Order: sequence, then C-alpha cells, then structure tokens
Amino acid sequence: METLKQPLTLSEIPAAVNDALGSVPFVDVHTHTFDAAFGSLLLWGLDELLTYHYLAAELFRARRDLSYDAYWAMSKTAQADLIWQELFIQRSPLSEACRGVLTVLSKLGLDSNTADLAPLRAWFKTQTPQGYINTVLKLAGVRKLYMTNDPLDPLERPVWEKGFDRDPRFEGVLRLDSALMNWPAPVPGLKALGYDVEEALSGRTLAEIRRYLNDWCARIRARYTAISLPPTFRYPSQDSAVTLLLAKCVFPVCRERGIPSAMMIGVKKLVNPHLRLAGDSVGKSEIETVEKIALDFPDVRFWITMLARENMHELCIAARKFGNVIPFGCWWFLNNPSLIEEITAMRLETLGLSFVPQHSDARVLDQLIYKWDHSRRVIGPVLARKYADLAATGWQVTGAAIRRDVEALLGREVL
Ligand code: RAT
Ligand code: ZN
Repeated sequence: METLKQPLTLSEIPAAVNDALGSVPFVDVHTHTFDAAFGSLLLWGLDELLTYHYLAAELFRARRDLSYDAYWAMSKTAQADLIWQELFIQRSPLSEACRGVLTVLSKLGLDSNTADLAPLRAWFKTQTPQGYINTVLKLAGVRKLYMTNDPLDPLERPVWEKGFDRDPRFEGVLRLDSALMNWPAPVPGLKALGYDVEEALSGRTLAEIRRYLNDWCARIRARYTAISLPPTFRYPSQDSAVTLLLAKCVFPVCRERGIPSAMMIGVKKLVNPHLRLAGDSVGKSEIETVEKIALDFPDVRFWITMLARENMHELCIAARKFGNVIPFGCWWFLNNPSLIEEITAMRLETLGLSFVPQHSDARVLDQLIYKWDHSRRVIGPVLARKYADLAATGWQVTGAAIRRDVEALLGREVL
C-alpha cells in the first residue's frame, strides 16, 4: 500500500493506470441485460452473441442478395451459423462488433479458430445462467450493472408483479420510451395497467402519468429514469407531447424522488424497419435544448448521452455550464475504440473527472466481457497520457491518486 503513495516516474504511469483499471470493479450504468429471475429475457451464449443486432446489420451488407424475410424466418442457430460463415469465415472479422465476439471467446478460454460452431455451443451448454453471470461479471470486472426496465413489456412486467429476490448486482432503471414516446400511442397500454389517461394531455392525464412513474420507480427501485429521444427533440416546445411529458411529469418525479433523469438523444428510430432492432440510425441534435432544460430544472440531475459524434464537444461545454448535466458513456455507434479515445480525452480535458466515461450497452450478458475489455484498452492510454502531462509539470502522480480517480470515474455510483 505504501508504494501506492510514492511518486511515479513517467515510465511507471501506464502500468499504474492499467493496474487501477484492472482492479477497481466497475459500475456499468446502462445495459440491456437482466437479473436471472427474468428467465428468457436474460440473453447469453454464443448464438445470442452472434445474432446481436449490430452483427445482423453487418450481415446484410455482406450479403446484399439475402432477403430480410428469409433471414428473419431462420432459426436463431441458423442465423448464427450464417453470420459466422459470412462475417468470420468468408472475410476477416475486423469490425468492432465482430472483434467483440472473438474477445469474449478468448477471455472464456475458447478457441475461435473453427468453422464449425458445435464445440463452442457444447461448451456454452455446460453453463447455468447464475454460474455464468458470476463468470461474466468477474471477467468483465463489473460489480454492479443497471438494467433497462420497461413495465409495459408484457414479458417483463409479470416478473416484477410476482416479485423475486433481487440480485443486488442488478439495479433497476425505469425506461420511459414505451410510456411516453409517440403519444397517444402509449394510452391503451397505460390504461391496461390501471392508469386513467386519455389522449388529451389534461391535468388528470398528467397526474396519472406521474402516478405511473412513481409506482414503477418504487416497484423496481429505479436508480434513474431513462428515455431515448430523436434528434428533433426540442425544449421548450409548443407542440411536442414528449417535451410536455418530460417537463410536467418526469422531471418533477425525478426531483421528488432524488433520482437522475437520463436522456439519450439523437436516435432516428427505424430508418430501415426491415432491419428491426438494427434499423435505427443517428442524427445531430440541438444542444440548446439540453442547456435550457438544465437551466429550468436546476435541482434535477440530468445524465446525458448523445448519439452523434458532432454533439460530443458541445455536450462537454454544456456540462461545464451546468453542474446538473452529467455526460455519460459513448453510446451505441460511438462505442468504437477510435471514438471512445477521442471522446474520453475531450471529456477529461474539459471536465476533469466529473463525467461517466463509459457504459457497455450490453444486450447479451457475455458482451460485458468485450465491451469493458475494449474500453479499458482505450481509456487506459488516454488516462496515462493525461497523468504523464501532469508529471511533466513536476506534479507528483501516485498510484493511490490514480486509483482514487479511476474509482471516481468508473467504480462509483454517480447518482
Ligand atoms: O445499443 C443498442 O443496443 C441499441 O439498440 C439501443 O438499445 C440503445 O442503446 C438504447 O438504449 O436505446
Ligand atoms: Zn441501450
């Protein structure tokens, strides 16, 4: 421990950063994985990994002749076999999503140099969900992860209603897209759950939505609420239902409950509906909207991530102006090494340690392994360069300080 307090030489800094990144257990603030109690909603294993929607999109680029209907009609195993053939055997798997599968296999001690997936599938068959969760979290160096929970999902809701022993490593997050987006589309679903809402956004309807938010935040013990928003999202707005619902329902409820409101801004849903989950795209959003929200709701903490690279610099600057704006993660199409590197350096330079560098967005449990491995490999050198810059001024950088900072960035719940 004493050695941690010794000033490091320049050449010792990279190893000290890697030590800290490798030994501080991380908190993953945005995933799509589930507590094992959710049964089939918890996706894991080789076929889920290979049919991840990022890879499905890449398959259709490799196989322009493949019809969407033909692919979606295939069994998951057949889809996985096809993706393996096309994206790994026929051509080198250079994309980040392909590389991710190989990292997972390698970290699990499995040999990916095979044309036939049967031996790999056989290994996964020997795993149990609970045992595999332990293995994956250990390999990923993650101690806690946040789910994406949707009470309007007919498969998910009954599990919450029935109740189960919570795995303390899986935290609840109330996802709001299905309850608030495309109003009045959510009306029947909310009514079916017993909320007396109507299409007109009357005082009664807004009160009922607040009741929905409060009930479900309480039931799932939501650590924050989250919504993904299009690039056209504006605040203030005369005619946007979602803007009104956020301002009159979500922000006040988050304020009362003392939880952050996360907004993930910049997704264009289903530009190619044939691709299903893989069919969403990106657009540039308006930073003034974030600034005005932060100004009007100073007592609400806003976790903000944006999907367009073009918005990343101005988001850092907005966060400098508003302490209640916390940039988080390199979201979805930004979760690539070259972009993580650029974004992390920019955030450190503009915000010091007051942001959350990364989340995994893992949809398949196993992806925690690669997403965090790849992020560590990028964040490590970026951080090491920053400490080297400090050391070059004569500032004494110690292993203890690096560890403290890594804890602040990735090891703590920034609620
Ligand atoms: O990254 C993804 O898997 C996307 O499909 C989305 O889930 C996105 O992260 C979101 O939370 O909307
Ligand atoms: Zn996500």
